[in-house]
Formats: sequence, C-alpha cells, structure tokens
Amino acid sequence: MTIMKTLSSAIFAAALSIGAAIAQDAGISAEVKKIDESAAKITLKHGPAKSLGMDEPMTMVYRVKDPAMLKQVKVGDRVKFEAEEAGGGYAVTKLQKAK
Ligand SMILES: [Cu+2]
Repeated sequence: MTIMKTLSSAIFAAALSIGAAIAQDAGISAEVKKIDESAAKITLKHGPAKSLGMDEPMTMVYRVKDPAMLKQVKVGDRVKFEAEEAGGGYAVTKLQKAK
C-alpha cells in the first residue's frame, strides 16, 4: 500500500503544479502607467503577449470593457490582464492585481 500512497501523492503534486501553471497563463503581466477614468482607458506596460499578436514588450493604451475595472487598480500596480481586439484597438476584458 506504500506504493499506492506514494503514487497518489505524486499525482496530487503534479495536478497542483499544472493548476499553478494554468493560473499563471490566465493573464498578461503588466504595470499600470496611467488611468483615465473619464475616457475608460488605461495605459499598460506589458511583456510579450502572443495571444494579442504582440511579440515585443510595450507600453500602450487600452480601452476597458467596463469602467468599474479602473477602480480596482492604481498607477504603479502590477496587474494581470486579458484583452481582445475591438474597433481598431484593444479592449481589456479582465483586469486584476497580481499577487
Ligand atoms: Cu500591447
């Protein structure tokens, strides 16, 4: 039974690390450079974002889908975000503080 126990804890550990990897990939890491609540825009400095076709790190302005998102962060915060192409620009669909 010791083998079974070792095996199941190994599987458990593997499942945990897979979960952590998925959680890390759930957003693009960025730093908040500027917030414009009246225009519902946020300036983010972010690393490569393959999902958006951005291979280089950059600083750019994003619109936000919901202006309330801007109340959860402030300039200088490290954040994770997701965005989609919308109307010739990009709109942030998810935004959360990085831990
Ligand atoms: Cu960008």
